[in-house]
Amino acid sequence: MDTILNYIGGRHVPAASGNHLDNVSPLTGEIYALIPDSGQSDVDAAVRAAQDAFPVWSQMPPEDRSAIMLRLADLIAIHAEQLAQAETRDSGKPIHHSRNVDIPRAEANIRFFATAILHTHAEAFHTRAGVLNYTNRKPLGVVACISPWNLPLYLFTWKIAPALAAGNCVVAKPSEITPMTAYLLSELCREAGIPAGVINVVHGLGPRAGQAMVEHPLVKAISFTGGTATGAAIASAAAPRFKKLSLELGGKNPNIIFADCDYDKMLRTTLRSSFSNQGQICLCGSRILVERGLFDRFMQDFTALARELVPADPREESSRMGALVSESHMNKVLSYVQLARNEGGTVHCGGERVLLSGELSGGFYMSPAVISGLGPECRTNQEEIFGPVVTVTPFDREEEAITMANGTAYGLSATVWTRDLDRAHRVASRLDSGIAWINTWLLRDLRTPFGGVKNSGIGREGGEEALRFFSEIQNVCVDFGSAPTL
Ligand code: TXE
Repeated sequence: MDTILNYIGGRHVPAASGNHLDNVSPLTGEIYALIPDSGQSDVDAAVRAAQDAFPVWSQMPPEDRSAIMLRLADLIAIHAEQLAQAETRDSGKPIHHSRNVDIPRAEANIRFFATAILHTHAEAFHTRAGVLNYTNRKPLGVVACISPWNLPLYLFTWKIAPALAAGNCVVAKPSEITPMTAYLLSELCREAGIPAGVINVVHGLGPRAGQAMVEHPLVKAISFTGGTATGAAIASAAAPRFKKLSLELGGKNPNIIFADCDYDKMLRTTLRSSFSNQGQICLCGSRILVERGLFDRFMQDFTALARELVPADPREESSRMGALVSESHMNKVLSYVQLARNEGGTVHCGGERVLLSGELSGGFYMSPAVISGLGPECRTNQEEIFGPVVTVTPFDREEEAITMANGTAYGLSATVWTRDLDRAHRVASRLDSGIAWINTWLLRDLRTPFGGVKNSGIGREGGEEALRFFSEIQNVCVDFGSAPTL
């Protein structure tokens, strides 16, 4: 049995209470590690360590901060295989995904922000002759980063990297469902030479450890990715305390397919956008809207490809469909397939629990589901399912597709497939989404703003937006125009 520890003030320590939580591997359904069940006193110790470390870290020249962070990126690269295996065991995702997406992206996140701070600049405003305004960018102090289970190290580093690069000290909590790679990273942080207290990792439950971070008076900002209901709870705790808040929440993303698209590219990409990471990516396109003329052909080809995505041992390089993250999440996703049936939908394939053999027989596997025959307003088409379940709906006119695409409470991302250039830009500009892809999906450039509208969150991550979020901008106004008079 592995034991995960908190990382506070440069030391690995158990929860002050001595209590722990079980960590289950979705591959097997078995408990394989213990996690500290941290509470207020652990969070308080972490925040105080961060506060103590802040003067040295914030005043360190950016070149030096950058060099330390680059050492951490190098260490992630050196330990990539160990991290990938840990991620797969902890989250159930195929090792192919961990090796090619999660861990390389974690390294890239650190590298990107470590080098970004070498290229930032202040703004200056020449108000009139003799009057100049300029901006000072200051780190906030202690900030909290709370991340989810679907892309554990990827999203954990996506938050801590800009926070640290901007000169803040961090108290971070990975999801209690997937804590392992954040724990391993905390060991690498020490090896990289990040000074004690600059980054602290507290493990535990959201309503206990997470809530204590959000409410702590010394925490100046909270960057959160997770479910919309949790985002609302965090926002209501943070607002009266005047904390900066970045919320990246759920999605119910439309994938609009016009009949004139590049069919093969669209089909391959749509399979990926539907079922990558077992559909547990906030950017997955879960509502596929297809122009009527293409509908039958699409349904036939897409269902055939979905049937080929058979859950298989995630530790095998060839596996493309792993386990869902937990038993309760799997049951939630399966219950939506039943809901779709109750709402009158036709399940063309999948949507069943799959029992693998041997030691994997207790794992949380299900076959990907393709559903049609549902109206846009039903719950299946309105609520975030966050699993390998998509609905396919025909449309006749562009306007109808846009109305359906925009017809949910969410607005994270959207995809448009067409070869008509005018239509591509016209439709993208009318979509209520923070991100729109044209003829592609999940093609990321870390400099671009990332985030959602409506119930998908507030604020933007990525590039300059993230560095601004983790900074306080002070304007300095200088009047040097008039000479002193005697
Ligand atoms: O996430 P939670 P859950 C969606 C998806 C999923 C649903 C619920 O639809 O089914 O959210 O997932 C911490 N104060 N997404 O319940 O609870 C928690 O410990 C402070 C979308 O597993 O939002 C964890 O570290 N922190 C999503 C983190 O919040 C709290 C990714 C996320 O957990 C807290 C994951 C509290 N009161 C789920 N309560 C995306 N946008 O990518 C919980 N936490």
